[in-house]
Amino acid sequence: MNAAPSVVSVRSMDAGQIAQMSAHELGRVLFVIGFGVTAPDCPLPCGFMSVALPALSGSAPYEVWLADQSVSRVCPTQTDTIAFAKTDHILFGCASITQGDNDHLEHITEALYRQIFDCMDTAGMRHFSRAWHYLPAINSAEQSLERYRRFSMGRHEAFVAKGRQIERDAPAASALGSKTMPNQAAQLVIYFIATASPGTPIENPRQVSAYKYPPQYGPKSPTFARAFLAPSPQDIFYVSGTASIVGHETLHAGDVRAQTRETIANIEALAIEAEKRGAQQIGNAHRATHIKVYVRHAADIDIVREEVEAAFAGGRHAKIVYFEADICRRDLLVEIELLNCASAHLGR
Ligand code: 3EB
Repeated sequence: MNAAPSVVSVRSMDAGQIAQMSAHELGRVLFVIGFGVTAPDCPLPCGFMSVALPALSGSAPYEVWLADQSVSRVCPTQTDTIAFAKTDHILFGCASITQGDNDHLEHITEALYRQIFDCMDTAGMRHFSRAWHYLPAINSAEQSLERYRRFSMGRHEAFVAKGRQIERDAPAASALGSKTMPNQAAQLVIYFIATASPGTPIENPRQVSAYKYPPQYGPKSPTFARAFLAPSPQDIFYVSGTASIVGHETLHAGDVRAQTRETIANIEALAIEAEKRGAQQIGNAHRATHIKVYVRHAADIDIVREEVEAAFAGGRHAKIVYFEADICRRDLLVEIELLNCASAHLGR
């Protein structure tokens, strides 16, 4: 039994696999994101963005985003900072900006996010499903305020300025630190998926909603939902970057195995919430599931891999990609995000 292809799906690939794609398949590619790599050495009809965050060895470095139908593309003009691709159902956009010496991160984040909302409005895809944020030096102070906190301020301002209601309109999200690559200007990269009709944000009963975090975590709370169900009849379940946070506090500081288990418990709780909203189909093991795992210290990878593979059936239903990345709280050692996940994949 073959399920109908999802409105959007993602494959982890290496350059050789991309070079093997047929012209028909390439016509369905929305975008290619390269982690720590430049564009593959073959003609690509779609947009490409490099993120300065290498995948750990054994993980394929390209994320290939595919639609279920042929794609129309709008590439940026010289002044635009956003490239996007569209089908009848979804918008996939990718925005980037280089921080100038006199810029504050919250200001360039707000400017970029305002453009993202304008792009969504113009495309008639006003509803966010998912956003990924990769920012250089995420835990470093910029004039005594952590850069992640400045980023959260700018994102919040753009939501308010563009009339978005956070509890309804915030997407599932991830925010990770990117690296400084030789001969490459450090860039804030945001890519996102939006739809014409609204989907369903999902919160985690084990966690305080991120947009309700108390002020000890920064002047403005982070603007994201814990997970998001794409609007019917799309059958996509996006789980945000999830970490060892219960209530609003980090648990198991310094213990990467316990943090990984707590993170998986949070993901299981989100899958149960999604099932309550009628998302049982997404648990179908025939569906591809994509998992990204970020570890703060590369030396922790074996412990994290052991726990993740035990929870997700050894990656039998899912491609699992590992990164070494800084996470937005200094005491967090691991963060996991997934796509199309449901309880059937969690080995229960
Ligand atoms: C947390 O739960 C961990 O700011 O967009 C996870 C996913 C985290 C997304 C974001 C932050 C973000 O608060 C950090």
